[in-house]
Amino acid sequence: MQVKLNVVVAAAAALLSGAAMSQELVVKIGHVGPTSGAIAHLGKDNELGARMAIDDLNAKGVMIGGKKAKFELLAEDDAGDPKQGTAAASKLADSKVNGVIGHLNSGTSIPASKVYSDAGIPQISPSATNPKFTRNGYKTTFRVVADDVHLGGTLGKYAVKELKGKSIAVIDDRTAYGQGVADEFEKGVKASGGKVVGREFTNDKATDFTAILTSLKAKKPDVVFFGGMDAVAGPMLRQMKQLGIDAKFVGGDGICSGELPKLAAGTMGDGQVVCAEAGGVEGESKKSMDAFKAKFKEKYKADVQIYAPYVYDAVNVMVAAMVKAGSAEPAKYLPVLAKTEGYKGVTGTISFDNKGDIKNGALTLFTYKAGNREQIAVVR
Ligand code: ABU
Repeated sequence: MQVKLNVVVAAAAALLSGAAMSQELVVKIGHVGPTSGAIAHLGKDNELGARMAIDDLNAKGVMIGGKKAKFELLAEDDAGDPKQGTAAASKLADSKVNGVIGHLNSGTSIPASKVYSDAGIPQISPSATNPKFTRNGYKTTFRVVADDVHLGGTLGKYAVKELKGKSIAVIDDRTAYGQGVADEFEKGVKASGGKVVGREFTNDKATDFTAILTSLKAKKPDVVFFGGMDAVAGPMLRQMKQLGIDAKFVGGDGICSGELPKLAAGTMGDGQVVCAEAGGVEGESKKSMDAFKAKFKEKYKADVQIYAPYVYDAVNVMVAAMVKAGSAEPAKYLPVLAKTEGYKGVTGTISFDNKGDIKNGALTLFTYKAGNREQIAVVR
């Protein structure tokens, strides 16, 4: 009798577990960033932000349309290269991902956005700041950080009004991001009554800046702005020191990493560098950002570079829209995602405007002292 009962119980358990399995919904989230090349440290930082979000969501247990969701991360490397970016986007579209977080760079995010738009797949960039990213009229394109108009303009004003720059030099790396943010910086300087004494350019793989720095040195700049990434800014700071250019060094979010002091090999003076992250939190919200950074460090034994928290929020805001829509199908949750209003993330409050840009995006100004990044102010 007992044996029969055990068999019945086992059969019922198997049936129930089978039913539960059939109620499981696999949700594929794509992530793309440069996990190889000169800014691989930034790409990996972003990818870890996505992994952390996926792990947390799976641990929490999320129901979508009455089914238990199982989130899977499909991570791709675009090496920061526009062609590899579109190839990675096509691969994710072919894999029928439910949504994409990325890419890290504007130069990859912009061409990839057409691929996702054509496939109807929502894309949220946690870090691409070129304004064009959200201005192509694609309904699938979103970003959770402020853009280069805000970033470059604010830094231009800061260079004139706060740093009291009288002769300002500008260098960019000719990428969509670097050139764009440098143009906006120049506009900000001029609008604040400042003077740009020279403009030079390099590229995002260059290591020798002697010619352009020598040319700018003759113009005696007191502020040098660089539109580009930390991997180029570090060696540029080293060479400025070698050439005796004793100027403030200002840059956007691309240089504003934890890695910059190492890349500059100890040549940065305290307070010499001023940069701005395209986001930020104040007051009570700082606690959740600090808690995220501590948890990230504990989990990955590494400090956040720049954008891991924004990636974390981007994944969560996308999943919140799926939950609300009761579906992970892009066509069903996309209209809900577009109406995101007041989502409380670790990076602050996220609401999207009609272009897919974050409303009322913040900037955080930082400097470096003794090799550590120190916050100056959060501005909107
Ligand atoms: N926003 C700086 C790094 C990414 C990019 O826009 O290219």
